[in-house]
Amino acid sequence: GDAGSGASGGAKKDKIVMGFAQVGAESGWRTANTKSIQDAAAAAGIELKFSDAQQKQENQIKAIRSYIAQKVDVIAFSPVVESGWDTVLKEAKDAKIPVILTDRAVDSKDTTLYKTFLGSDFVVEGKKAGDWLVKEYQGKTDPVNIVELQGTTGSAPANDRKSGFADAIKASPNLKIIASQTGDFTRAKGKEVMEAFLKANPKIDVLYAHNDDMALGAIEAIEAAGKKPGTDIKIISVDAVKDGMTALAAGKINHIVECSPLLGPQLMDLAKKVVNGESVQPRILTEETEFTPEQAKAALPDRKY
Ligand code: GYE
Repeated sequence: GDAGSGASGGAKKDKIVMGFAQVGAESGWRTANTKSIQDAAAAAGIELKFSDAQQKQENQIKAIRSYIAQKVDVIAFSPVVESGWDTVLKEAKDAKIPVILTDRAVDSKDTTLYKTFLGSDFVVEGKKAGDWLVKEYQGKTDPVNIVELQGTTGSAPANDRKSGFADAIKASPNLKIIASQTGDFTRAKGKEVMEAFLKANPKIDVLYAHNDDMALGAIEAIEAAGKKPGTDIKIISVDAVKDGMTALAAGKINHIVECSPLLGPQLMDLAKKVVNGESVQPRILTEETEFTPEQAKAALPDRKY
């Protein structure tokens, strides 16, 4: 990636090389995110080096180090967990390779280690999920037993969707989280953990899943236990991928908070700017909404992912 003289020389690069360290392929969201990044890179004429870390931080660190060794022009990545990035980010900084965080945040105190963070506000997403539940049970005082399927332990979306939700329901003492465990954002784990929840808890009223895929796995477990998802157990999830929206339209999920995976075009714009030494906003938020079953039916025909 040495076609131009880059940021330091002030001239524009004619071919930018980006190294992208993806989390994995754990969910429908992730698949759509990967496609968005690959399509947007091609459209922007950016050469993309892409790696899949299979949800392991050590693999992402290795990928980032190899991008540094290859002297790419810009590194972008979606950090699987929040902590433990300072060393490798410092290595990129020392090599003068700008880093863009996409989708997930890091908890590094030193914010000069990356140029910007593009992605959703996961606390707000969790809060939207909790607010919906509070409204759903408004005026009722009977105990409501909630089980929670958390995303990948230590990841920003799991941490934030948990805290945002807890915050939203805390003023309603009858809304109680009786069990909370990670399902690693996958269908298989969502199903497995929901099976265990159902065995251990005779009365479950609500499932809050940190993503659609875990909710979809849980639906299988609920049906296998002879219960009706969406009716016997109300389900709220996050993402709004096609399969989730289809379950919502069918009444098996009751509410979905949207999280957009289509970050590719914005990421490529940012990459061009940081490579050319232009300044960018340190935090760029994705725009999102929420869906009821009726809205899911209306949105499905045009849904891209
Ligand atoms: O919600 C989940 C995926 O980081 C926002 O990761 C992303 C999350 C998304 O596995 O489905």
